[in-house]
Amino acid sequence: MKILLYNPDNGVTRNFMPHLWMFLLQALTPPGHEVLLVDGNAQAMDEAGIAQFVRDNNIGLVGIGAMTRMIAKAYRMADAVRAAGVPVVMGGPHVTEMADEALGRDGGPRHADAVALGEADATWPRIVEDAARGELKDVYAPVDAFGQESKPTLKEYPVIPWQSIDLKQFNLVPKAAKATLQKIGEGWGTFRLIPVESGRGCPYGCEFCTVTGFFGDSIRFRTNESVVNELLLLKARARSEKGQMAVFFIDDNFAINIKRTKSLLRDIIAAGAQVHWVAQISANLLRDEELVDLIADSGGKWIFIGMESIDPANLKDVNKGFNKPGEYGAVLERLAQRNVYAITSFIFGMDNDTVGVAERTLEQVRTWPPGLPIFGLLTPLPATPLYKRLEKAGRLTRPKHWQEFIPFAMAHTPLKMSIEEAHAEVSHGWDEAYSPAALAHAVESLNDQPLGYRVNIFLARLCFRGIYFPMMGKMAWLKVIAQNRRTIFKLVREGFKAGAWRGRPARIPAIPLPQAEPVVAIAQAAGGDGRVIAFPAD
Ligand code: B12
Ligand code: SF4
Repeated sequence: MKILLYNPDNGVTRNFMPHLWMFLLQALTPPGHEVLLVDGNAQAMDEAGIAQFVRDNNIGLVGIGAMTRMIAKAYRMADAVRAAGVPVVMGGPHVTEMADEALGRDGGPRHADAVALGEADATWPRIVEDAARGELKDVYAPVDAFGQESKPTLKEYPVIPWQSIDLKQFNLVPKAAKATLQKIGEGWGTFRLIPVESGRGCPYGCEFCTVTGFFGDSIRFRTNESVVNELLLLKARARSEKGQMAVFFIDDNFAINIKRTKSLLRDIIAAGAQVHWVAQISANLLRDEELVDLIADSGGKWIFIGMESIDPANLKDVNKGFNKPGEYGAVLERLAQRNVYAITSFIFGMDNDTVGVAERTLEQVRTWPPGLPIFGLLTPLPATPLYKRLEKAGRLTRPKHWQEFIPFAMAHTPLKMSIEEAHAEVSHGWDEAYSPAALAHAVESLNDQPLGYRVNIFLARLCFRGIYFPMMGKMAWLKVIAQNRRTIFKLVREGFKAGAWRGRPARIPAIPLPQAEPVVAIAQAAGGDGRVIAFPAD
């Protein structure tokens, strides 16, 4: 049987990174079946397109996975596939919580023939075999012989065959530049950001977050050996195609068990498996100097930190009191000392937020080492404690907000400001943090560093603008370039000075920096075809 795994586009940005679930389920598919992958963020497809695709390719089963914000598109695509006579199974965080919605048991239309609840590592092979026999059941739940929910230990993690998977749709280098860039250094013909997990679960239970409910509070880790082997496989693939590979460790809290993280990072270094990597780590775990040294030495470049708010009362409200705003600056400085920078994520519209929260947050941000601040709105995702609290209090203004997804729009009323005021705060945050003046300031704050660092921060900020500012077309890019021309001219002028690229970093050195040309390659990759980067609010 031929199977299509499809991930809908998010309708806002073109994702820079493929979704792990597709590769994982592909690797877990029993022999004798062929699995094709389509990520709507990389390969745009509409309802007619997917119906045509399943007909042209003689697909016997379509698997669709989606977060809440993509679920409306996911349902539309599922409807089109089912209308073409092909069964659909849906999985992922949204349908796990809203299975009745997907199965049409809540009075609405049915979108899926079957739903896979929770982690589907163990149920997927059964789903495939049942579908091949034409005997799909409505619901697949991961349970043990006693009917108790069971979660994979991750000790027996499947080998994802990165050496042979078709990754054409996930190359961030524009086609036109590929041939030239392949010849530069070790090669920049491809640049891919690949998701890798080293563990699952987070015990912290922040009120707005799906993770503790979905993955559970017991944390499970892969063996160091299996993670290291995966990195080696990815490096080999990049080398073989004269390209580059970076990794996003998608664990919700990569250092949740510091001892284990240190041992993994040591093993990565010992095996020569370093790649440039990004990971999510909460601020409280970054107090450990040795951990931060190992992060830098193993290739860590960007750490995503869910700061959420600079107001302790807000943090307490959402059960995230372990975040201490007073130490944010020191944590970021500790990272910057090793040339590791942070993506700092803030949520506005919390119950103690008042008008001016964005500016108050920016005042703090400006005192920190340069990074990538991101701003979102408190969103009641289904089945989270936040959703239940707001529902009980009658504060949900759009209880089924996902059925008509509107980006950057609240679905409940905050206590101390209006919804419109909260929206204006988010706009102010993005406008100010990514203004030409703020970009110039970020670059200048690294004046003691070799040019590559400044170019990197500038490019990263430019790409991040795309989460909020439309940058999909050539005109939009030209406008951004015109607005930032002073900083660009300054960097270009410096680029011609001898030794500008190769100076020693003034801070504690991490791993060698990419040289001039690769930085240009990333710029083209990020900008050339309008792809932009989006990170979650932890
Ligand atoms: C990596 C990641 C991202 C990436 C994007 C996804 C990518 N390219 O990988 C980035 C960084 C861009 C991102 C962004 C956002 N994210 Co995010 N992200 C994650 C994260 C950390 C890991 C996802 C992952 O790969 N997990 C590991 C895989 C193995 O698990 P899985 O995807 O759940 O898949 C398993 C099962 O669900 C199931 N399954 C999944 N799909 C399917 C399909 C079928 C057919 C079947 C049978 C089974 C199945 O089988 C898999 C194996 O067991 C998760 C948290 C988490 N730990 O999952 C949050 C998470 C998915 N993100 C979340 C959110 C809210 C966001 C943002 C909206 C945040 C924001 N405020 O901006 C943005 C939206 C981005 C956008 N523009 O669309 C929420 C989603 C909650 C929900 N109900 O939708 C999560 C759960 C985190 C949270 N805090 O609650 N995110
Ligand atoms: S927001 Fe981050 S720290 Fe909090 S429960 Fe979710 S994954 Fe854990």
